[in-house]
Amino acid sequence: MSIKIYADPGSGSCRRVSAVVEHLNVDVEYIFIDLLAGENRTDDFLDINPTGMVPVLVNETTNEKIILSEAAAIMIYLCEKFGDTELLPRNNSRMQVLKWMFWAAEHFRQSSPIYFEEKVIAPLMGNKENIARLKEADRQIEIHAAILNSHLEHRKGIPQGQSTFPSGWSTLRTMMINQIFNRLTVD
Ligand SMILES: N[C@@H](CCC(=O)N[C@@H](CS)C(=O)NCC(=O)O)C(=O)O
Repeated sequence: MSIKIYADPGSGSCRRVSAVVEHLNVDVEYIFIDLLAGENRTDDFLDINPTGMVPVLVNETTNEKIILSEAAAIMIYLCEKFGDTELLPRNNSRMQVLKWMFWAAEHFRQSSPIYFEEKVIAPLMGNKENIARLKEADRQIEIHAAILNSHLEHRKGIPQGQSTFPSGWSTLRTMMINQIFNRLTVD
């Protein structure tokens, strides 16, 4: 049985995982969980992730049975399983990569989805955007984007003009892999 990843392509957390899948050239089966339709709230889905969130990886083979939620844990699992040392090095840089993954989850990512929730989801649900929430998100993004910018300033990334936004399910690869992973790795 192949590795299954339960995901919604509209989710940034899922795209982080699919970027790694593509970079490692791993064969996975994506199972579409339509968040807007509430498919993440069914009993079957809550059985594999009681938090009711995507992504979730399920790998059941004769030698292994693992059900894993949390995008960062899934990304690390894939790198470990497929012997990657480029995205997740085995030298001192490894801890720096992990540090930025935790930092992103703990700080940067907390405020950025608020824009999506207030500007896209709220109108879809017939609700008004919450201005106070957006203002606080702005404030947080400014603080954390400044930290990220100063870290990235002198690091290699993709040459200007060469980044692309390929269409489709998995491919934010060029942008995400180069900008996030390569630039955050400390030599
Ligand atoms: N900490 C989780 C967050 C995942 C997450 O926020 N998933 C969102 C989509 S981006 C989700 O499934 N939301 C559904 C909900 O909140 O009901 C991770 O890193 O995987």
